[in-house]
Amino acid sequence: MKTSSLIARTILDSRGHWTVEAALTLRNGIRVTASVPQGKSTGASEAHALPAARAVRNINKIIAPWLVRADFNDQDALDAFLVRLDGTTSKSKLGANAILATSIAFARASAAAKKVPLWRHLRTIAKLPARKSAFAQPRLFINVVNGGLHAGNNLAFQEYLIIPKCRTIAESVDVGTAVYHELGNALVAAKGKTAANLGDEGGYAPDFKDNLEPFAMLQHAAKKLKLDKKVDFGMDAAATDIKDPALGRPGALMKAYAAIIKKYGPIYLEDPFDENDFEGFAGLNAEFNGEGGGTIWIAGDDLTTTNVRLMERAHAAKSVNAIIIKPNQIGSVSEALAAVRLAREYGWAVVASHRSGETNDDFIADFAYGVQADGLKLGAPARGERVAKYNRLLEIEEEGKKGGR
Ligand code: 2PG
Ligand code: MG
Repeated sequence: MKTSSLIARTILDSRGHWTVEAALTLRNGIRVTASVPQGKSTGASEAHALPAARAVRNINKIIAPWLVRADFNDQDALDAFLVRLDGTTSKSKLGANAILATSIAFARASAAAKKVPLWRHLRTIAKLPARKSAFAQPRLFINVVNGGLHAGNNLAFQEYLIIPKCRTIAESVDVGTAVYHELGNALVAAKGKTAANLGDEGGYAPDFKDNLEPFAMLQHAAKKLKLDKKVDFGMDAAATDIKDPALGRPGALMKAYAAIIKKYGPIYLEDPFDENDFEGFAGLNAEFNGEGGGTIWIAGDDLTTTNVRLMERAHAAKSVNAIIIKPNQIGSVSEALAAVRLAREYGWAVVASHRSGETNDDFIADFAYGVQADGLKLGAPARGERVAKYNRLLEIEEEGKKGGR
């Protein structure tokens, strides 16, 4: 793994904001690129991304000369070096975006040098116990209705997810797209043609009667297609960013979730309370996953930010039984893998996730497959930066068949 050059530049993300792309060339001629996504409903404890131009400068002026001079033979060594070079706990000196772009490019180059698909390389370096019996492929968590900070509508909750229950990625994509399109038709019929306009993650984003109506319409769409046995529902409340004063009253959120769970039986609920409310999460987790065992995944995202220290706290408080893993929350591939290892140790379900501001980089698909995640959270199957992840998953499924999983 001799690097001949690492050159970064600014590129646009899906909201038209600048982000970082890095191109890494090995001396044997292999060239790869990597770019980093950006969140909007970000957790306060996320690693610190610098303005893209500064992160690019840090890659070109500080990181690149080191990478060319030193030979890093594995991901852990490179990432540990970058963390030390940065020297802050939040990666605020070099920028989490500068470090992650370098880290992903290095992982991609390592896989190319070994002539294996990226997911297979990640599976080797993840050092996770094998999950052959349970794992076929990550389930798709498809965000088909956008609200909260991701849309200009009246929904307090950020994401309404459909989660196909299928044996293959290809079938999951078929089922997911069918329900998504049917929901679009139903929205246009019920609310007029602008109702199928899209929010930040490609989901529909009209005003609704209330925060439950999207589930009612999804249930109806799935039933109409006779796919109701093939989809589960989920939600990312992104509760830290809820502005609705009615939901700010004590007990109001808990009451809303109890109603949703009773009526629509979602299997997944992400960030149901404020990112500092470990106890609130724990109350919900005890209520619905108490003595009788787990029936619903209560997942931390802004609560845990892919950070092992916060995960330890959530574990001690019994706040969650599932976790969102976003490499850019922590800022390097190795640390994201360490978070997955800890989640597995705790027995939590692992859901890898894209961000609301995406690029066409499809790393997260390889990551989810590589770590044998229980799920991968994606936007709706619309718009290039969302569709890139679906298409890579479909390709990975083919690669898996050829070489065995
Ligand atoms: C989330 C994400 C991704 P953002 O809250 O889970 O869907 O949103 O990237 O804006 O934090
Ligand atoms: Mg979230």
